[in-house]
Amino acid sequence: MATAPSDKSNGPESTKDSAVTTIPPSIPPPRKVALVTGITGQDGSYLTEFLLSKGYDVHGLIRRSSNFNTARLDHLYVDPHISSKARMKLHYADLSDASSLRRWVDSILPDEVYNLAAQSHVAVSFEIPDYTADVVGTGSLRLLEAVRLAPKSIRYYQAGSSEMFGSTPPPQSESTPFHPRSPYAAAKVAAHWYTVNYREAYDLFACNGILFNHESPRRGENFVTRKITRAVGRIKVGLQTKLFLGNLSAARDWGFAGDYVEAMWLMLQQDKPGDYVVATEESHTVEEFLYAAFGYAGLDWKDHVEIDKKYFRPTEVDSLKGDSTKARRELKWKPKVGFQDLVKMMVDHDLELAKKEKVLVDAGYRDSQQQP
Ligand code: NDP
Ligand code: GDR
Repeated sequence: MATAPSDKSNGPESTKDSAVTTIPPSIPPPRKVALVTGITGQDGSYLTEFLLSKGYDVHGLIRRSSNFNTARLDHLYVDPHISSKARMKLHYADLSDASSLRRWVDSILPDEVYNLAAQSHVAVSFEIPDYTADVVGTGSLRLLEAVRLAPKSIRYYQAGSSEMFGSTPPPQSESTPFHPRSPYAAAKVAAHWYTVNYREAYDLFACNGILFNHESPRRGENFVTRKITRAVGRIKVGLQTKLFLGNLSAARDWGFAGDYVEAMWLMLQQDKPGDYVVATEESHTVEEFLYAAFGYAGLDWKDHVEIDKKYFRPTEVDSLKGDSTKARRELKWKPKVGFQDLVKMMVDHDLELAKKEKVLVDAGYRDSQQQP
């Protein structure tokens, strides 16, 4: 909840006799409060873990879905009916609904807002461009407006993306021109400039994190890295034989999501707001990821991968490699997990998952074709 203003009448200043030294009561400082959109996503779950470990109270905005969508947060959830110590609270809202954003910003009055919500799949954004523009672009504007109008100064983080660089060749830094190649990327460029504009026009402490691809065992299963590591696990235990993919020559700068959420937080702890590229500065093709993931499991990817044209995009981003000099210098941030360790972490996780799936299939509880 909102941090209480400090009550000076209880502090040392109110001591009538200045010669009398009093030991101030040990009142713990009020906990910082964060509001996170997209809390149910990959980054939302890692950021929430990180903020809770820093002593924050975390409020998350979740959208209504026909099934529970909080699986990535279940290990953090404490039922407020059972314990008054619940420090993560979830509320219904939607980036397409300005009134819900305004209501929660006004009632929670957080110290920091992290805007992670998005229709974040690049290929899907070609299928639902209008919706993507609304949630990713205009949704960010709605949230900025709610933050601007709140009766408290709130620090704002915008989840920007290396996709904004699009066809501009690497290495890409904060000064590299944007050339978006999808409705998703164009909407992220809009959100980027809304954030810059609110900083300049209203003196808002608003930061753009321009994050390059970051992955984890919690990555959505239709992004290429997780699609590959899920397939590796299932092929290894005999649940599938083939993996259908699109363009294998695209190159990405892949890091670990757990490392990247720390950079988001660091941006909001600086004296001045700014925009930062966050990247490993190492780039690999999809084919190299395949080689590493299948190879680690003792498999040859060429025996299993087939190309399906439907996974090609109308316009592709060929090559991304970040230059994160500014973040390393000013935020003192650097990634802890490298490419090979990331691949191993994801394959190890998905091998264990596939083994559990196999038990269910063998017991007749699940069809082997059925992806969970
Ligand atoms: P995910 O796709 O895993 O999570 C997206 C989150 O946004 C989910 O919580 C989703 O809810 C929520 N969401 C989607 N639509 C709406 C809506 N209309 N209203 C409210 N919430 C909504 O993404 P990541 O965690 O990977 O990424 C986090 C942010 O960072 C995104 O903005 C993404 O575009 C950006 N980004 C990600 C990078 C990456 O490599 N992961 C790199 C650069 C930027 P639900 O769970 O219900 O679907
Ligand atoms: P990206 O991630 O588009 O970079 O966006 P994704 O994993 O979807 O694609 C990476 C590259 O792999 C190629 N590819 C395939 N991609 C998918 N999803 N499925 C396939 O079968 C497949 N075959 C080949 C793609 O063409 C592409 O070149 C991610 C998202 O998290 C964004 O939200 C984020 O902004 C950017 O990273 C940085």
